[in-house]
Amino acid sequence: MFITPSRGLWKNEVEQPWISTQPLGLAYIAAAVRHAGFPTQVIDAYSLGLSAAEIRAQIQDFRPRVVGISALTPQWPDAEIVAGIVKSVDPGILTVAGGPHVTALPDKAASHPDVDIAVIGEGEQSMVEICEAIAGDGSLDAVSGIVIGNDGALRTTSARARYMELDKLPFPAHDLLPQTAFYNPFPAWGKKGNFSCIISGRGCPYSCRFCDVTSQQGKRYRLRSAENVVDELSWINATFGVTQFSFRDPSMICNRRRLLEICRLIGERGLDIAWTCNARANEVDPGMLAVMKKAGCRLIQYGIEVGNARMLKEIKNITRERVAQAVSDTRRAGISAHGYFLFGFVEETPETIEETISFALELDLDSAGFAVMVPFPGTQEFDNFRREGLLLTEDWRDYDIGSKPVYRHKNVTNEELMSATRRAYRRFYLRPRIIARHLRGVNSLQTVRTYASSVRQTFFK
Ligand code: B12
Ligand code: SF4
Repeated sequence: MFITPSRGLWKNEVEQPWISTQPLGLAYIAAAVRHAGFPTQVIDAYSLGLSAAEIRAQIQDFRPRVVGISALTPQWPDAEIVAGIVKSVDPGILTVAGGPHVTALPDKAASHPDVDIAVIGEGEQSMVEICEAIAGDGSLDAVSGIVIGNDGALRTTSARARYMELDKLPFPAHDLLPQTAFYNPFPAWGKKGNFSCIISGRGCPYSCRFCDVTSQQGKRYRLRSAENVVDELSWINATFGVTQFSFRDPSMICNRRRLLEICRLIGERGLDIAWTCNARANEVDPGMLAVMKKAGCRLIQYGIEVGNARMLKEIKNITRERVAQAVSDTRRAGISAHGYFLFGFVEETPETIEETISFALELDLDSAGFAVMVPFPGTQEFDNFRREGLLLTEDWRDYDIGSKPVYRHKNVTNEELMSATRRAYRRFYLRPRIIARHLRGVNSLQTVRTYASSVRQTFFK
């Protein structure tokens, strides 16, 4: 059995997240475990907002021998509570923790009294081998890529190699997840009920200082074949009626030839879908954008981060001109362009904050997201702030986008950083042309509700 922890279990006050999408990592592992012959179940308590009692009842019903718990950094305190709930049902159930936070700090995770094993990195094969060891007489010490805790000193087993042949993994077990109507994606990604995320590869070669995808998944793009990706799109479309997809890869367009093949296959199979993806501004060109548009791409999200030319070079190795070109080419191709921006890099000053806001306004973006940078454990930025003694807390609940900064900045106060995001949102969105574009996109009550939550979170927090 696999569980995503509900938000707010630690304070005994569960909150329904205003954005939720399919937990693909757990769905991949559940599919692998089922493929190996073990009955399994997924409780997406995070997205459903389940209480501790509801989680306990489902564990009691299923009576698992092993429970896997997934955690991003701000979810870790809730994941600890879930491990405690499992042990309260039956101390003999093996608790296995995994996911980005556990991969960054496996020893700490495995040291928790209610956690038996921490899995480092991709969990499919490790979890299958753990289940086999528990079902038979196998030894957990023979399973690579794990830290065994809770029976005395921690033991770390040999490192596990990353999967190179992603096409061989079973598709994520969407049939074990709640119906798509329970997921509440960003309105720009799709609508409740007919939306799904998809991942077309793993890894990223760029190592941006604030991001831990590289330390999680490695520096090399490992790509699924175009055929395999479109097979999954077709399966989800035919089985669950999903027509809107969001590729959550750092950049699903990184390999031009594969991208063009994906687009060709979508057309050849007559798949009537719309999709969004992330990209790096240096990777797009007008020819590629025209093909993407024809295959259903309606939004590209660019991680732009800052406006100062020197910082842009240092952080993203790109120029302002190249970013502006990518955004205008995208819009010219009839695809919406979104920009992500962050405040709080070590080099930040009051002046660079203004440059970021001005740059966001100069670009012809349809939408933008602004946040104070959170240095997640496992990133270079986390090490930088910690080394300089500037980290204010290691209470992981505070490591959430939208929380107040978890570090003291040398050049700007935390209040300046917080007010920069509010100012940036106001200046970006309270422009007639942006308001008009967004009003055109409001096509359901759900979209209105999600927009209202975003406005509340953004302007009135
Ligand atoms: C989709 C997504 C979301 C979705 C769904 C999250 C989810 N549970 O999957 C939503 C929108 C809800 C979300 C929210 C957030 N996200 Co997010 N998200 C992603 C994204 C883009 C894709 C996740 C994915 O499907 N990956 C593909 C699968 C195959 O990989 P995976 O999920 O890591 O799972 C593998 C392993 O981690 C492991 N594993 C995972 N769980 C388990 C459990 C067990 C038992 C085992 C054994 C193994 C295991 O095995 C899996 C299969 O190989 C990633 C970036 C990325 N490309 O991975 C960021 C990412 C995971 N998010 C991140 C962050 C920071 C957040 C937020 C904190 C802030 C934000 N960006 O808004 C919030 C957290 C909300 C909260 N308070 O709890 C960081 C995580 C950093 C960290 N140390 O926690 C990432 C890595 C992005 C980044 N650039 O750094 N996110
Ligand atoms: S921010 Fe994007 S490009 Fe940079 S390392 Fe992370 S995933 Fe790769």
